[in-house]
Amino acid sequence: MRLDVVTIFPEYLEPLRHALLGKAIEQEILSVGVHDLRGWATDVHKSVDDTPYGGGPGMVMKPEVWGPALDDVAAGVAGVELESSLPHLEKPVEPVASSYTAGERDERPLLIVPTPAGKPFTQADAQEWSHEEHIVFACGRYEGIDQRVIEDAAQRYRVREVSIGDYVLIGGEVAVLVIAEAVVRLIPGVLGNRRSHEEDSFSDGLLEGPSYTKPRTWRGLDVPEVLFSGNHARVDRWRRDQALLRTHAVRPELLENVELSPADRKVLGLE
Ligand code: JE8
Repeated sequence: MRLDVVTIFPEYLEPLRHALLGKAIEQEILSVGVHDLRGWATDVHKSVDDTPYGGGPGMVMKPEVWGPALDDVAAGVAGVELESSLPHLEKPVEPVASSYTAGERDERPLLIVPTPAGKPFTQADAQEWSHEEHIVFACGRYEGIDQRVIEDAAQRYRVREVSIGDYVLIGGEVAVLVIAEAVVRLIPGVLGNRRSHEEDSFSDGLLEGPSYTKPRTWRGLDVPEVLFSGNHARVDRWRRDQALLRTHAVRPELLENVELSPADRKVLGLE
């Protein structure tokens, strides 16, 4: 998978090369390009923003800067400012995409635009996007990006405007880190010794229950007895019960989309 990020704060994306994503890059499963939007600014001051039409506070990011930036990154002609991708893995420069014909597989890269006004980003999105060949992230700042940029980008990209949650950030960079981590960990081969992602929170629709390790007693607190029973069925049932009870307490609305067995219903007191 190839990830490209366009931002006015390339250093903010430094964590992409660390930990999980760094491992994926070393394993040559992933290559990452981070691009400074100011590289496409044309005036001496390298301006990327201007006052909003219609008035109001703040500044809006300029279409004449974002347009060429997204054109170049889609075509793979943009230089890589962060040395985070391996040179031999760089996609060869392709001719500018011709128009998409129905019936063929859509080869346009995915353009993810984080915005508080976007559709909520979910685990289902992460799962789908983990099969993409090329994902480009556009990081807004200030009051966001001129909407015509998103409209126009649809000619070269499959565009998704998404939000990572109902709170207000100052720009899209942190959202990109969140989305990239959620997506990359699902690429086959990235997770070391994990059997599958089937036990993840959300994959069965429930929150995860508690985990314990040694020592058996710590500060007077005991690990639940059942975990030493050696009875796998009993342990699995107990873990399911813990997940059900926690979900009921913290996120009861999630239970609406979970199929409950008679044993599940009993532990929740619904019998
Ligand atoms: C952003 C963001 C996500 C989330 C994402 C991108 C670009 C119009 N508003 C812009 C006004 C207040 C400040 C905002 C700053 N901003 C925020 C997010 C996001 N994904 N879940 N919360 N915030 C931008 C500019």
